[in-house]
Amino acid sequence: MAVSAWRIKDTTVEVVRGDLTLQDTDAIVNAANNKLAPGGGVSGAIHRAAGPSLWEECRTLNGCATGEAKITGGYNLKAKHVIHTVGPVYSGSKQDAVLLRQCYQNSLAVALSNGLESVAFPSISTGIFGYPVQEAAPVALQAVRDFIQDNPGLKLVRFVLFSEADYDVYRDAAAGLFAG
Ligand code: AR6
Repeated sequence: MAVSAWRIKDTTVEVVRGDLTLQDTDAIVNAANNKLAPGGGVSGAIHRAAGPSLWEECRTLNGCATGEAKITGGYNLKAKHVIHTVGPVYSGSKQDAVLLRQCYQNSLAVALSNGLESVAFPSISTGIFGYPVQEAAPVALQAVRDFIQDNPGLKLVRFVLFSEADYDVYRDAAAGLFAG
């Protein structure tokens, strides 16, 4: 399996190629929609793997605003929790990166406030929501790095990329940002 790892303060940041639904981290992050309905993409895969109880719990949460994050159980997943965040639909405006950064940082804040130590992310917004992965990767990685530098307590943050091409983009961006 393709894995690259960096150390930021006391936190390991990994970039791996794989399937998010199989991760055994304390939480996996769902690239959700505003209704927290199952949908397609990685969200559909998470709901299928977790089972129908996940949607039942999501229905009680009154949706989720873009950039915000809410936590549920993980049900049949290996991960004990799912943190649902809603990325921006890509528009080409400066606001896209602001909202995408909020997704990563609010997800990690929810993890910490629930006592979780390890979190796995997909590449939020770069599928159905159309955010070019070359633009999204540095925003995602910087958001996580900045959060870790300000907030101790996380042991592992893992980016899980489904395709080899996306893995290469994240690995190269991380190598540039985290070197030295
Ligand atoms: N593991 C890791 N990554 C995956 C997996 C997987 N099992 N499956 C897909 N990906 P997307 P978005 C990648 O479209 O752009 C849903 O309908 C995929 O290759 O899932 O934020 C929601 O309900 C891509 O790189 O999320 C929303 O309506 C990345 O996950 C909407 O899609 C994100 O693609 C959200 O769109």
